[in-house]
Amino acid sequence: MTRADQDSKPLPPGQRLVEKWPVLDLGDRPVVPLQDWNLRIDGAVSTPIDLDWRGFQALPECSVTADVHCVTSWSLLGSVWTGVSTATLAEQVSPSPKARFVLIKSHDGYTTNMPVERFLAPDSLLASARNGEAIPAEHGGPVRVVLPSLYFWKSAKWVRRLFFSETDEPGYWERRGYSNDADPWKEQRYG
Ligand SMILES: Nc1nc2c(c(=O)[nH]1)N[C@H]1C(S)=C(S)[C@@H](COP(=O)(O)O)O[C@H]1N2
Ligand SMILES: [Mo]
Repeated sequence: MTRADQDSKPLPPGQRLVEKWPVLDLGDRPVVPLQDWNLRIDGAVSTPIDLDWRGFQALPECSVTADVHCVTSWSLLGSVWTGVSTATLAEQVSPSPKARFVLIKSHDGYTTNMPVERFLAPDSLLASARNGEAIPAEHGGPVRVVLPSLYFWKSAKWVRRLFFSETDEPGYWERRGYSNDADPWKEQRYG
């Protein structure tokens, strides 16, 4: 995306552009070798699964051009994210109609939560690459969640488990005062 394109694009309220992608997390940056990589998808689903790297790679690939909006006010525009859509992943397990929320768990102990509809938004994916390059370890590689319709704290790095649930359970930042809803266009930052 050119600078001119970025400047003419409307940003959510209170956001400013960054050129370089900042690194933000709790500080513990797990290194997950591909041979150990595993994703558990379970909870209120018909067929829980464990995917290894080969199984993940075998799923249909998707690419999405999407922006990042961090609650600390930086926005990164126009990245091309490649990976497996959340819809494709959900198809593998057939969530129960009673499953209304998704709780995401990561290797560093981080957790975050959202309604199933938000998790399954058409631009949502588990990404293994950005702009054609593997997601670096400090940004949550080999695989991180990317949910462009929500503030970036909902996009868990180093994802290890997707848990479909009948009940909502606040995640790490949601328990510490961040908004449960997190829509940047409605400026749902805190509370
Ligand atoms: N596993 C994990 N995921 C996480 C976090 C974290 O601490 N651990 N921090 C969140 C927050 S607050 C932000 S702003 C983004 C930052 O992602 P980045 O470091 O790739 O920019 O990751 C989100 N996902
Ligand atoms: Mo954040």
